[in-house]
Amino acid sequence: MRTEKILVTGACGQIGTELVPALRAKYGRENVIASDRHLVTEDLVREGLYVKADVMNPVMLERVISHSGVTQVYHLAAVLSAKGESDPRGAWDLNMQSLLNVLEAARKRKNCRVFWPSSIAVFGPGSLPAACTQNSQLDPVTIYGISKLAGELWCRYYFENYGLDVRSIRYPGLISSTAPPGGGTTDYAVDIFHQALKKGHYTCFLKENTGLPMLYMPDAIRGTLELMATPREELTVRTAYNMAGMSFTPRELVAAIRTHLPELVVCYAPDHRQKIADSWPSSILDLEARHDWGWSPRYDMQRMVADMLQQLKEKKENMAEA
Ligand code: AKB
Repeated sequence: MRTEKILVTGACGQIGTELVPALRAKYGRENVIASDRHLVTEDLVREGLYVKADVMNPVMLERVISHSGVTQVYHLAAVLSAKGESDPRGAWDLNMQSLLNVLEAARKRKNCRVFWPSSIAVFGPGSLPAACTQNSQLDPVTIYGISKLAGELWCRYYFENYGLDVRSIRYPGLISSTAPPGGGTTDYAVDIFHQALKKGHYTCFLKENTGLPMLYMPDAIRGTLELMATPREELTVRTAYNMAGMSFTPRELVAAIRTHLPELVVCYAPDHRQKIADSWPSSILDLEARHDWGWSPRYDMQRMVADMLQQLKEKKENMAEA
């Protein structure tokens, strides 16, 4: 069995903050290089290799990949849906160019496997109203969704034309107790926990009946590692797999949190993100992921809520003791 050498781009972001420790636990600290264009968070430096690198610089990227003998790249750097709408050209340039740089560097390296996250944002008004399947119409209306759809097709192109083993998942909204989200439409489902514990009230930027697919980060990380460990010939989807966890509305989430924090007060002030949420499906179906690589979520909404509150309370207590 070959020793894997792994590069994670966008390592300081929401997924990277949890994926890097999971990869280090699985493959060894000396075999996982975290990288980001930002100054690093201390944990990423203290706990392993870190390279400050900009994925928009193809020369630098190729150098890191070839000098370190990288065999797997997790390319996570991206601008999310709501932030992307404030600068569509900038979001398109970053999301597309960085992916093309990674695909090209991995193609040249040979035998290098790539993971790249897609999103439920590839769906749109034409895909609705039913729960979206793997093959529902793709009809994104945000620049983020458009870049994810184009990215999925680029991934399949590199697989079919160059044999590059690129794998991808259409993540739902990700809920994490470790990292704050940045610039997404599903961010309310994370913010609400922090505000509930800190202030006891929350103003939600989506309407109370807006249903969206969501996934708890421990499930997302486990599923991603499982997909990447699946033998190549067992995968039938070379764009990106639907991956479902749970689906809920803000009202349902509030009710679940109130079973632990009955005093929580929530009001609703929908903003520009409502339009984006309205264009996305309220749930997705993931038969292909379940069939091809045995995907199955472990967290439903109730379990996720209980775990989130416990994790955040523990963090608060540890900080108070430090
Ligand atoms: C966002 O809200 O932009 C992301 C996503 C669903 O891809 N969380």
